[in-house]
Amino acid sequence: MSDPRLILVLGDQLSMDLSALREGNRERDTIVMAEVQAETDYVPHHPRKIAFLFAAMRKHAVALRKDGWTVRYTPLDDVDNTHSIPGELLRAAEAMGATEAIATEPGEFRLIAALEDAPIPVHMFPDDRFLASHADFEAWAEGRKELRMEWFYRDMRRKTGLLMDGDKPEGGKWNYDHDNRKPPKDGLNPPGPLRHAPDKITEEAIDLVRARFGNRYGSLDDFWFATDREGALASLAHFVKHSLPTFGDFQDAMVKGEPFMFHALLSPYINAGLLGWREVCEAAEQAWKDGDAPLNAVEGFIRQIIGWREYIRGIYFREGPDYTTRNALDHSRALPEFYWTGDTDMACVSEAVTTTMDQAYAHHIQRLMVTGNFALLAGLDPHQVHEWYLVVYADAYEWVEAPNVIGMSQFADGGVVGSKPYVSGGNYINKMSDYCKSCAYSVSQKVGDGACPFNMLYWHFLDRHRDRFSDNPRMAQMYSTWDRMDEDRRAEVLEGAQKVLDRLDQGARV
Ligand code: FAD
Ligand code: DLZ
Ligand code: SF4
Repeated sequence: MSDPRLILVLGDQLSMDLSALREGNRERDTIVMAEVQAETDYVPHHPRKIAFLFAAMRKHAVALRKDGWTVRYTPLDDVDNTHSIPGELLRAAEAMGATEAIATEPGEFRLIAALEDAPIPVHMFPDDRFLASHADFEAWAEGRKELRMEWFYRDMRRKTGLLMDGDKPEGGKWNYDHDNRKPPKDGLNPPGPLRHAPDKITEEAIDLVRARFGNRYGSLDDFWFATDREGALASLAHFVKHSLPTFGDFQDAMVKGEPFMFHALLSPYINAGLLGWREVCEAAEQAWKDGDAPLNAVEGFIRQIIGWREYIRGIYFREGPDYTTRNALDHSRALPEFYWTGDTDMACVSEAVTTTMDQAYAHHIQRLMVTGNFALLAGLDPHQVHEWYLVVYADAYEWVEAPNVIGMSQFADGGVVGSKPYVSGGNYINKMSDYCKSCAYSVSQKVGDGACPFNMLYWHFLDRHRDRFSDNPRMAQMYSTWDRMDEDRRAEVLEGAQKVLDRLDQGARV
């Protein structure tokens, strides 16, 4: 028999069908899995995310052993733990007499570089749990002036055959988004995600994380995530049955006290590898075929997975390791403390941040149009904003978080992801939520003390970035509204915005 080898399985590689496993051999190789501080602490991840991953890693190790593999698993509190992935590879290599390792390419440049520099050679294989390989995305992007998701998405529909009728999209249209922007209405009763009672392994992971990271930002109480494939599959079935039919209609709606609305709550499971893109999309497509969910909902959901998710990953690997340091708008304001506490008079921000602290989750529109929008309008340092998003969400890994934050939300990449910045005043939030009703600020007030900060900061943003955006045809109407405003009124708005910014700089309550 040839020399023993190691197979690295990372915390977000919890899939039985993994390229590294396909390259391996049950008789010859040992799988290495490790809970290490280098991963828990490169940013101080939300304890809920760490508990989820540790529980899921531990249960995946059990599943791998049942599948005939030898697994060497290092828990966080192992006294010999070197607390880094390369360190654990080296320790395993010495113990097993292995001289090389096999890995599936990690989803972050930091860890790819660490494996390239590891003390034993690590052969990396592509992560083919995605629909588009790096080469596929490059081939699509090659020669295009603008990398718009919609065109990429149509190619992915053609490639997968999902919601296709021959070479035409089902229903005659590629995108049903105009049906998907309904404001909330009274009497909505979202079912919420499937809640899983923690089993023994999950309880142990929670106890360990509470002891080690309990003082960190974020709550571990009432932990309900699935932590294995069976649970994740049950969550998928629950979503398809109970929320998918309404997912499209209220995809952008926000309601106080309803953190989940009709969203899937599947991203932690998909990103960790417990679910695959195809089975998730096929389950949704089947619901449409069976007449259980409308086309606008199913198309919208499938677009998020084979469109946005794949496109975002393509951007991360195409743009390269410096992406997270981009700052096209030259924003430098420090992230306000209320991003960590929720302690602000802005009801919308408070709700989004509190949900995030409690659940390690907020839905897309909260991330984009509340916390993201405020950060962009207020000119927060995009790198600090990026780190915040990477810390706080259970689904956050750099490959998916960074293009959403640096690109889509903060326009810090100068327009690679978005053709215009996602900014809005309070009106949008008022239309799509019930937050403003209980806010200390007045959304209808445009200037002065008590006026919604989003209203004033919106114009301040447009005014200070006039040189960059005034020629953008998609923003022409905004600038013409601003220009039509009375000069005194404009001065008052800018002064009001400046007061808000000064309060942020002073650490005063906003
Ligand atoms: P649903 O709204 O039910 O959507 C279904 C699925 O589509 C999700 O599970 C997810 O897998 C996929 N999806 C939807 N939109 C996106 C997108 N823009 N990028 C990638 N996948 C998408 N998503 C992450 O997975 N990790 C992140 O760290 C992350 N950070 C974000 C930061 C910002 C500023 C913004 C605006 C979005 C971010 N997203 C991120 C995308 C999106 O908000 C989440 O995927 C979604 O909220 C996850 O919840 P859900 O499963 O209930 O999603
Ligand atoms: C996010 C994370 C955390 C918190 N902890 C671990 C860990 O202890 N061991 C591990 O193998 N992976 C962990 N991860 C996931 C990695 O950070 C992830 O693989 C990289 O960020 C690449 O996406
Ligand atoms: Fe948010 Fe402004 Fe509405 Fe308050 S009034 S909830 S700050 S949008």
